[in-house]
Order: sequence, then structure tokens, then C-alpha cells
Amino acid sequence: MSERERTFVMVKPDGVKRGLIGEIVSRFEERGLKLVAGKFIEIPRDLAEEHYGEHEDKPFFEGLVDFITSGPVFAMVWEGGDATRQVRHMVGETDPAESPAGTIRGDLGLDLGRNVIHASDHEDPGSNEREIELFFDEAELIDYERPDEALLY
Ligand code: RTP
Ligand code: MG
Repeated sequence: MSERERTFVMVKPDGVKRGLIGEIVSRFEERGLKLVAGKFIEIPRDLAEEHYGEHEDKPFFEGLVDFITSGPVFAMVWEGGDATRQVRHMVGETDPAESPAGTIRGDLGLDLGRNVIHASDHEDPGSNEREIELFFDEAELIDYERPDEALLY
């Protein structure tokens, strides 16, 4: 039994344009995580800069913000036991070339920039809550029961 937790995930513009939203959502559903919120949006530049604020001094920052604002993203909140760590495990490494087969980036990612998905960082405690708040209002987080609830946490 692990603690119930919510984590933030988004399919990046490359994943949306390649038609990978369904594939990515399916992986989390099949794993037994519960979808709590989701929306299809174009991220305003100031939100993108805030979201990736931890990287503002890095040389790739401007390019990263350009990329994440280059097209629509599908933003989601998923819930489950130890969800942030679990999701990052499923996502793989930052660079798809270093991500094992079976991970989302290992199976679907193209390169360091076009790595199809963002997920909150389990090594940065609180990043999940911070990112959820950045993208969603409280009223957009939907509470409901799944019949297999007992397996989720
Ligand atoms: P994300 O935040 O997008 O889920 O990715 P991540 O945690 O795996 O990696 P992070 O270190 O947070 O970096 C954010 C995104 O910046 C791009 N990046 N480029 N050296 C580089 O050129 C470089 N390093 C990172 C990647 O697209 C990464 O997903
Ligand atoms: Mg990150």
C-alpha cells in the first residue's frame, strides 16, 4: 500500500502532432493509474517559462520554451500510489536514446528535444503539486471512484 498521490503529465507538441495522445493515455490507464484531469491547450509563453523555470539559466532554455509553445499539448493529472515516481519510471530517461525499450520515451521518443512527454520530477518533491496548480484550477480536478480502486494505492 503506497500513499495516494497526484502527478502532472503532458504530451508535448511532437507527441500531439504524431498522434500519440491515445497511446500515451492508454499506457497510464492500463497501468492502473486514475485520470483526474485533462485538457488540450496551447501554452502561453509566460506559463511555459514558469513551468520550466528551474532551467532558466541553462543554454537550452529558450529553445525548450520555443518547443513547448510550438503547438498544442495535452495536459493531464494522474492519481495512484507513489504516482510521480511510477510515472517517471514509465516515461524513462530524458534522452530517448538512453531510455530502455518499454518506456514511453524509449519506445516513442525521437531525440532529447522531441521526447514526446513531460512528467513531474520525483526527485524534486512538490513539483507535482506545483505543476498541477500551474495548469489546473481546483474545480478541474475530478474526484470519482474506479471499480478497481483497491488496486490503485
Ligand atoms: P521534462 O521536464 O520535460 O519532463 O524532462 P526531464 O525532466 O526528463 O528533463 P529536464 O532536465 O527537466 O529537462 C527538460 C527538457 O529540456 C530538454 N533538455 N535539453 N542538454 C540539453 O540540450 C537538454 N537537456 C534537457 C529536454 O527536452 C527535457 O525534456
Ligand atoms: Mg523535468
